[in-house]
Amino acid sequence: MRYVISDIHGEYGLCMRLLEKIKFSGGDTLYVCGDIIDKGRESMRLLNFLLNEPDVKCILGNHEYAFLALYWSLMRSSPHDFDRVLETLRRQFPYDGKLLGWDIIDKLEALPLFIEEEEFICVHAGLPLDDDCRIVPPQSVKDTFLLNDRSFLRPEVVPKDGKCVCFGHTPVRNVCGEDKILAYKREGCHGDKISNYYKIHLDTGTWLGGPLGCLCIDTCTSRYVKKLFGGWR
Ligand SMILES: [Mn+2]
Repeated sequence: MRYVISDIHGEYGLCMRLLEKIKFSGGDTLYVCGDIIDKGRESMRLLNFLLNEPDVKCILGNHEYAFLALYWSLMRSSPHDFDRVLETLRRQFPYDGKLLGWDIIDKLEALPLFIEEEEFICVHAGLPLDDDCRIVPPQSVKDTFLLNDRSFLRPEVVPKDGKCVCFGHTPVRNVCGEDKILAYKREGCHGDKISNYYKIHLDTGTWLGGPLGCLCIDTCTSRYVKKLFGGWR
């Protein structure tokens, strides 16, 4: 089975419980629509896991992009002092920064800003639509749009092409007041095919206390895990 998830934000334990719940195993694929790091306490543990897992396909979110921007600026200002650069990068993650190594930085740098498959596109924030509500090819869109634009939040903004757009970036609670995965089905479409959906909004507000959810692309059903202890984290 194929699954898609977004905005895990350092919640390694929740992510593991979700993978257990869906019985994620060999032959399955997990697409991660960015914002793996920051906010939660186990950003580096989560990143190490996801980037080293062959069945996991990640794209960059604005949080990874900001981290890489810091890395690039440090390399420009002290190009020969690798120890200092790594030390500064590790300090960005007060709880588990020591787990950051150069292998992870290299893998992060190699991540794409979107993944396009036959029936769906994964992007962190959204895609521009042309005058006929067709998707503008993501390779011709500015990085900042793919990472930050919030127009996809609006229910009436739907791509009329045959592909479904999977995205996160803003908690679904900002749209409908609930922490759940919001799937927008095309009018007149029956059956559970991902291409029967205009778009899937995946950010279940995990860092705000919401559950962590993923959508199974092959059955178009959502699964969630809740935090064991309430409160902020
Ligand atoms: Mn984001």
